[in-house]
Amino acid sequence: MEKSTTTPKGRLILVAYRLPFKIKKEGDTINLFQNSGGLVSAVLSLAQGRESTNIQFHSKIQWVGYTDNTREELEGQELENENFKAHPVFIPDDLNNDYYEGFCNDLLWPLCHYFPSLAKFEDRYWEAYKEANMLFFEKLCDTIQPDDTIWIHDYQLMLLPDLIRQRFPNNKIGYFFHIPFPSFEIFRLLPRRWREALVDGLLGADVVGFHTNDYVESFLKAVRMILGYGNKMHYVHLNNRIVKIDSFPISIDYAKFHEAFDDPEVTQIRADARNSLKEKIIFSVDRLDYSKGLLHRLHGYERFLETCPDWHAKVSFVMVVVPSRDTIEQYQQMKSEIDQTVGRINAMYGRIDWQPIIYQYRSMPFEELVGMYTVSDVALITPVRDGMNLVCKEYVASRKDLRGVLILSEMAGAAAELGEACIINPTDNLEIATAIRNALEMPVEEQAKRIKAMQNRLSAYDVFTWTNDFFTQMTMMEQEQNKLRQNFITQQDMKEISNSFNGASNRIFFFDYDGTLVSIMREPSDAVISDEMKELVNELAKSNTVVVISGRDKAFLENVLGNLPVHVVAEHGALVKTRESGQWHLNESYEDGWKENIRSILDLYVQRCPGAFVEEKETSLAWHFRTADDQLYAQRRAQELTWQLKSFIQPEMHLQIIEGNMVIEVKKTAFNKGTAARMFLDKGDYDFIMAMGDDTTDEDMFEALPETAYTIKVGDALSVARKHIRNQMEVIDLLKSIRDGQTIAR
Ligand code: GDG
Repeated sequence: MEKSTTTPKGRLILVAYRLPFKIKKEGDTINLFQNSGGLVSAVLSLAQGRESTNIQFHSKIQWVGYTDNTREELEGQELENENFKAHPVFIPDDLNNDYYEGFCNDLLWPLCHYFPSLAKFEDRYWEAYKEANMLFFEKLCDTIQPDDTIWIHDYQLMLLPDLIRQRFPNNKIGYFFHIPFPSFEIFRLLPRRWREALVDGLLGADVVGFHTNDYVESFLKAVRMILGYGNKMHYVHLNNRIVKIDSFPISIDYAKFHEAFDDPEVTQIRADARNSLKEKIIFSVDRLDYSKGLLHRLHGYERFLETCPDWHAKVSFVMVVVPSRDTIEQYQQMKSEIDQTVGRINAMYGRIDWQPIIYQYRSMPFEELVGMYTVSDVALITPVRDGMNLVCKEYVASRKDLRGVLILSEMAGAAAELGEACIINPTDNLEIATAIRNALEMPVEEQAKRIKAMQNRLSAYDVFTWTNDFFTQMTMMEQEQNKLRQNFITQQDMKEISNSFNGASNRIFFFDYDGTLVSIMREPSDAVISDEMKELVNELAKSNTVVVISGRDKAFLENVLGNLPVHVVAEHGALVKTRESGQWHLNESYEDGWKENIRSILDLYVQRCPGAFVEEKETSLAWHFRTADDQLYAQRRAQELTWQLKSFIQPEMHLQIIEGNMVIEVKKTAFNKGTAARMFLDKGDYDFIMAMGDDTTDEDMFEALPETAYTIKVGDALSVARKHIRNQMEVIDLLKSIRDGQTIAR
């Protein structure tokens, strides 16, 4: 079947800490040495139109990243090869030390990998992080064009999405986080202003991706606890945009590793290793890092040697550690501990003809890596925390012979996908020892069955599918954002409203109070209508019918609306004061005597939820949790309360439960904002009807009005209203333009 490919209009700008190639200057010539890392291949697929990619950018990929070359060295040089055009970011060494070595690797890295005791909280690190993110931003300002898509990578650039969003509101922005996002209890160790800025920074993107659902959940909790935004099915609704938070488990170039099995050089390395090592080979390779569980691995292997003497001199453990960050003291210390442990184990168990651990501190060329993957009977991968871990995926992919056993830590993101591996806890050295023994003794049929199952999964979701998946989400988000934009009032809508208003002779307006005439306040009593808004309502009310319909009690409304010439409805329609009478009337269907029992349930939930309180109105009872200390906890209590009320309230009680904005209210069923609005409509022959509100209780009002009414929801929450405006501030603009008979320029 023909593959349908989408070609975005603009270019792809990738932003990562490092450029995709090393730049070497010899004389006047610049040589570029392209990396072969996962991200580089993933992105290349978007430029080269791979099989599993249905999104293809036609121009070269623009890559913004740091280089350690000097500005002078690169002055006037074309930094591009056939795939990438580089836009180098120059960061002075001092700044880079505090930014990259400091904030990134001495704070964010240990925190996200659950090593809070290694985290260094230095103000100067934070200042450097902001400054360096700004340098990336400045480079982007020179690079971004209107239709470009920007894809930002990793924890070094968390502030960047929002910086870009502010300046380029219409560009598509994606962000991917490559390491674990920690639980909120760990993340909250960051000073408040830092964590706010980091989470806010990420929400500038349209799509924020993580490796696993656990990281997604942790991030969503951080968003809720730090910025107060909830989410619906992983969509975070901001004032005027939505952000999708989702998991995209990164993968590898499966075919590259699978096909390398037959490469002549790989075959030779495999044969050499087979000849020079013992009959069974265990292999591991990782960067030098405390998150990789190198010492745990050694202790597990030691326990294996201790408990399985029958395996002595029959197994070689080849442990390759790739140099990384070894200028940092913690890493040097860890390295010397590894050196000592290896020495101790080899001295204790080694023989003239057998070295239990062959330990190397170096990196290896690709062919040697795959040679070792494909000769090893066991891959021993034991991180204590790892965002994903690609080594284990590469090991599985390269086993074209369907041999080998993967022992994998449950702390690696990859464990969620590779259930057929022998899953271990790296802190339990007995479990590692047992897993090694079982792996060495596993029948080949069982090995093949497990490897095959994992290969099927990895080949179906390789790194190109991963990229494709991410970009498909970005495209879908663009449609969602557009849909959202369509619902907002446009200039055209405003023209129509103005015309209709001017052509009408009998007009009526229904306004909700909180969130519509005033913005939502943390303390409900602080929500006092501004003089400007009061004046606007006053002017409108001079020649039109204006009804303010609120859930508030009559005393409050009397106080804030004073002698405005409007009709006022309190307590969701239970109490009405018409403009003519100036007197409050209780809705005739109201009966009392139901409050006592409900009150005792609500009081119980005040005790169970610190900061919540009960408001007793004339015709209803409301349980508010806006002021609760822990909003997440309060929301859970609110759900519980609703559930308990639902089971308590019987049909003959004629009571209803209203779930409002951070409030749960109980009142008689006979009236709501809809019945109140209808009551006014029935009294006049109106040819222009407009209603505005932000709360769920306003939906009754929107529903009760005829289709010709202009129903307007404040905010972007789902609504039956015909149109939305973004926030309460825009209510003023809208009313002014109706008053002035002019349109709002947008
Ligand atoms: C971060 C996250 C997440 C290693 N040594 C050699 C070599 N490698 C290659 C491997 C593999 C890659 O480096 C290592 O990837 P990992 O995923 O294992 O680990 P990190 O570097 O910590 O990466 C991690 C990843 O980002 C992607 O999102 O999975 O959790 O920490 O591809 O093959 N390659 C060669 N010689 C070596 O000596 N040729």
